[in-house]
Amino acid sequence: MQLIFMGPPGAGKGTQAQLLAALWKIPHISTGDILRACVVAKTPLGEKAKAYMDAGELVPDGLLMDIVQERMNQPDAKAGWILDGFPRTVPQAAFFDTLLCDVPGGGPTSGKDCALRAVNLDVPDNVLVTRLLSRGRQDDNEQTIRRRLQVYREQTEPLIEFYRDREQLVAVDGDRSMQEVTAQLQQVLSRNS
Ligand code: B4P
Repeated sequence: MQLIFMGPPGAGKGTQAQLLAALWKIPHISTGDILRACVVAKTPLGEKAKAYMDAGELVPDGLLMDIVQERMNQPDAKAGWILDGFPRTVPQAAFFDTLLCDVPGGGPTSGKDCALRAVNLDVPDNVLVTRLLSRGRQDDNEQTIRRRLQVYREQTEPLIEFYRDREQLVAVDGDRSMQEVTAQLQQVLSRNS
């Protein structure tokens, strides 16, 4: 199982990725969680990332590529994974293609032997804003949320076509209860695997 979870901020990527990774006993790799841990630990990477995250901007691609490369080379990633929040830009997706050819257990990124699926959770903006405001994380204030949505439309949404063109896209309606979304994901992903 090699899954990428996409979708706007608050779509439920983290929520669903965590549930399904536990169910399928594969690692849940969240770049947001890794970055937040670096911020809390005040590592040099965390110090650099914090200002971008607080402003609702994406952290620069180069920093993310190093994080993902290191994580994907760890032994538990060999048997599959759910990657939550990465790639988020076209350069990140291109980098990920080359990385997958090199990491243990990676394999082809397109074609009939490719195991990679990109899940997009679709949720309307008004629902996203309500969800994020009630979550109340440090970067969940209205101004930052609006900026994150704008950045999503400009930089991340083009990836939907990128993966659709390669016939790897799995589109799911995320505007339902958490249990309904989980059930739908299990159904479509078992059909697609
Ligand atoms: P992320 O940690 O990826 O956070 P997110 O997009 O805000 O949240 P997610 O979609 O996972 O929502 P969740 O399930 O928690 O990114 C944070 C920041 O890190 C970015 O802004 C960026 O600065 C940086 N970053 C991360 N990856 C990067 C990358 N690759 N490149 C550059 N920068 C990067 O759900 C949200 C809320 O909704 C929760 O409270 C949840 O309980 C609720 N919810 C979920 N599903 C629901 C449902 N079906 N019904 C009702 N509520 C639901």
